[in-house]
Amino acid sequence: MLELYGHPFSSYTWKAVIALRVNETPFAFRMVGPEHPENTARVAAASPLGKFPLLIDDETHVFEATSIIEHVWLHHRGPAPLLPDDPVEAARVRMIDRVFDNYVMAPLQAVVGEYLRAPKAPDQVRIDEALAQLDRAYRWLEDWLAGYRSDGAISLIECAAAPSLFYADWVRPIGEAFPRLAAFRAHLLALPAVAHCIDEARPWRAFFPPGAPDRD
Ligand SMILES: N[C@@H](CCC(=O)N[C@@H](CS)C(=O)NCC(=O)O)C(=O)O
Repeated sequence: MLELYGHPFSSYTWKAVIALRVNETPFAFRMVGPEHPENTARVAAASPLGKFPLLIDDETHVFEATSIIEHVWLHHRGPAPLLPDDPVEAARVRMIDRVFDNYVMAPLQAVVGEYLRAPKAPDQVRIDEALAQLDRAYRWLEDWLAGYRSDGAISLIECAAAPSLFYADWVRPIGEAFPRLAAFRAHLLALPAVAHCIDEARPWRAFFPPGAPDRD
């Protein structure tokens, strides 16, 4: 049985969990946090900065959510077309995965990180810088979506997009300026595997450092 170490409120954990669920890959979830020091220690030792998620498959430790999805695609092939078989198309999918991680998740984490660093007096300059990056990413994604046809399939792109857009919209509402992106977020949130993650994360919403809005 695969073991996935992570936390239900963690965006990158969602990314791996969504892939495992749509692929119908059985796994045991191992919670990270103060109540589970043994799990936390295992994660801390596995990668350079001890981040989660971490997948343990027999003797193999896989960290980085994208790498976990690649591992599942290679070793536990299931019904989900997580990556295209064609290497040229697969390279394009990986590029968009990088867009969501580097240009949506990263500025979102920068905002969250600023509230964690200085909860009472976060640095507004750093926050504004990150929000401006999110605006640029939203603009780019709005244009990209004009040509994106997923045919309803859930690939690495959707696994990366769902958690990053879910939380990014909390710190920088996508709004009417980006109708395709707003519709894509709504589509992703309605997917059963994503809705499941959203529900499992509800108990921790009050801990969202910048404050969670009263909506999904
Ligand atoms: N590049 C990593 C990022 C993982 C990451 O940032 N995980 C966060 C949770 S969403 C984490 O481990 N935070 C705790 C920490 O940084 O100590 C990936 O793609 O998996």
